[in-house]
Order: sequence, then C-alpha cells, then structure tokens
Amino acid sequence: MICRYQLIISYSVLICFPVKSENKKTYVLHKVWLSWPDAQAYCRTHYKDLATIESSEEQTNVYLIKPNPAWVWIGLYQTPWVWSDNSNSSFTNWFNGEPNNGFSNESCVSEDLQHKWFDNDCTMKSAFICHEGDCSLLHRNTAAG
Ligand SMILES: [Ca+2]
Repeated sequence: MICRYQLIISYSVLICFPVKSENKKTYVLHKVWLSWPDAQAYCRTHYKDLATIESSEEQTNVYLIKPNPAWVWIGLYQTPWVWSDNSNSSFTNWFNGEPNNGFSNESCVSEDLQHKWFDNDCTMKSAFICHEGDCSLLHRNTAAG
C-alpha cells in the first residue's frame, strides 16, 4: 500500500495555466528582417508563433509595441486565409482593396504603418511580431523521494 502511494505522488505532471488573468497574448516585436517562413520558424522556436490578432483590442496591443512605425509580418497566410497557430478567429483588419494578390504571389500578411493588413510576397524581408502563448506549461515533478 505504501509502495502504490509513492508511485502516484512521484508522477510528473504538466499543467497549463494562464499567464495573465485575462488570457491576453504577449506580443514581441523583432526588428530583424526575415522572410515570412523564416519569421514563422523564429517565432515557433523562441515564442508560441507569429502574431495572431483576434480582436480590435489585440490590434491595439500590437500597436502599443510598435512605437517606431514599421511594416511587420503577422501570422496570417493563405489559402484560404489561416492563422499560423491554427486560431479560427474571423477578425480582420485589411487595408482598402486588400487582399489583392497584386503580383499573383501574395500569400503572407504584413501590417503597415497604420496597422492595416496587406497580402505580400512571402519572400519579402520584414520585421515581424511573435506572440507568447496564452498559457504556459509548468513541469512539476512531485517526486517525494
Ligand atoms: Ca497586396
């Protein structure tokens, strides 16, 4: 009986918990210029993913981390338009006339100086915004020894 108890309490558990009380994303601006696929890879390695923007409130939060105007990649690409982190948000903030696939190769989305969205050539190099997950994994080893 004692043996079984020790087995249970020494089991390692993974707990996902909100980083902030309102489950807000944390956006991080990177001023290194990368193509969209390279920016996605960077964000997935160091954060959760390229930025997903799911509401006007989150759009404002993106605005707040861009004190210096810059074009930035965000995590939307096609086709059809999907978010890199698989969010099913339907929020959009397109510039008038966009997306227009203007050069027939515009499959990745960047945000302009006024924070409106444009489809652009994925190989174009640009600053980009990553986001942290809205929850973090806590690895807790409850081994009692
Ligand atoms: Ca375009």
